[in-house]
Amino acid sequence: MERSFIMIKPDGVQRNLVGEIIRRFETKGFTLVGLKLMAVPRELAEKHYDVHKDRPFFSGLVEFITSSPVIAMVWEGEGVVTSARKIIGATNPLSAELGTIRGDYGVSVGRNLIHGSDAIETAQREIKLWFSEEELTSWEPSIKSWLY
Ligand code: 3AN
Repeated sequence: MERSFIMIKPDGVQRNLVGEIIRRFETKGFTLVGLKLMAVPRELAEKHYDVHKDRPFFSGLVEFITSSPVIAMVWEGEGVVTSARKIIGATNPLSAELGTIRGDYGVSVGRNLIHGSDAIETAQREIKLWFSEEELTSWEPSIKSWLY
């Protein structure tokens, strides 16, 4: 089953958007298979944003991601990588459509609240980087027995 790595960045956590962001993925129908609140070691931040290492915003980005805790998550479901990008919205929140997370809550490209893997291969790399196998649990709903 397809999986995506989703991270609520320090600004999303500090603005109390954790519940709202998780709600959007839950109500879309995806399954949460891993979640942790964590302080991000510098080395991990640098590895995660390795593709941007020559960009002018790289050091500021690493500084920001390591500045206070993030929520690291893995979501599972059909087409989750592409769908998550739609739920999240464009990189620059001012260009992001209303109805997306960044469009509804963001203003600045350097504080765009959330990260989502941009392709299936990237997701696999990022999930390996952020989670151990034991931290991820695939599960099936037993809804029938819990509906009254
Ligand atoms: P996305 O997160 O939408 O995939 P990327 O991969 O182009 O966007 O950029 C990764 C992260 O780098 C963004 N989420 C944003 O935090 C930061 N970033 C991108 N462009 C800029 C910029 N021009 N100035 C500051 N930060 C940026």
